[in-house]
Amino acid sequence: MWNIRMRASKTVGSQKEIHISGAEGIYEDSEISKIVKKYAERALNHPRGKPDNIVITIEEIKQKPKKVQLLPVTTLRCKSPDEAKKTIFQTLSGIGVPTKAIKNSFKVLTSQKIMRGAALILEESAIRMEPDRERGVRVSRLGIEKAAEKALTWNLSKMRVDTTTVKEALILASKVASHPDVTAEICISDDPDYTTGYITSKQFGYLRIPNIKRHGEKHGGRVFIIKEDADIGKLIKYLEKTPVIVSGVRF
Ligand code: WAQ
Ligand code: MG
Repeated sequence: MWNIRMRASKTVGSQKEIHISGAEGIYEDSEISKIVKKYAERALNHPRGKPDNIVITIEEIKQKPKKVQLLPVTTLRCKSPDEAKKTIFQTLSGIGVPTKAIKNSFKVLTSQKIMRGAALILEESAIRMEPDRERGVRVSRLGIEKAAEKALTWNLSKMRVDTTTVKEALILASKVASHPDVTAEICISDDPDYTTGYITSKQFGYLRIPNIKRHGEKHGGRVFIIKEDADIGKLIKYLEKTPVIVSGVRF
């Protein structure tokens, strides 16, 4: 199996590099050229603009990918960011996450400093643990089996949310939630026009939250709320390096 990753960026001014698009998956030998073409086209046709640098990495996976189940998806009714915040506090409190950890998560998610990866917040002390606060922890080496992807497409179509954005977020969230030290995740897109966010946990699955931010707002991010006694090094290694493939789809 192969992990194929794409990132596209553009240089503005004399040196500032801005992110345009990214994607990744786990594939068989026979799919490589098709996927490379798909990723190149995706990079070149992104609404954020034309990249001047596209990096596609094709890396053989030596370790057999760990199989995890996809989180079940639910879309909540929510009309405003205030309502979203209330729902998130209620839902996470309901599974025992202390208020302080949720408050600190919101600080990260509403900050104007966009990170490339996620923040790690300890659930009891609410302390941030990611070694690089500007970058955060980047979840990588993840994909979905073909049969599971078909089932997922079908199910998301029925819910009228079959988009690459939802699929990729769900695959990422399923990898994250599969680690025993992860209690919950909160995500807000940094795309100013994408106003649906989500929260996850092993207990309630993937809850989509419309209007988590207003159109045009540029903040966004991801926070993983983790067990107080989590082994941070091992957790980061799992999130960044361990190949994980989603195989089961429950709806
Ligand atoms: N690993 C960790 N964090 C990441 C990664 C990654 N691979 N990619 C992005 N992030 C962080 C980073 O801080 C971004 O600013 C933030 O997440 C948001 O990234 O069901 O599109 O790519 O409709 O803007 C949610 C879909 C879409 C909800 C989320 O996130 C739904 C999305 P974005
Ligand atoms: Mg995005």
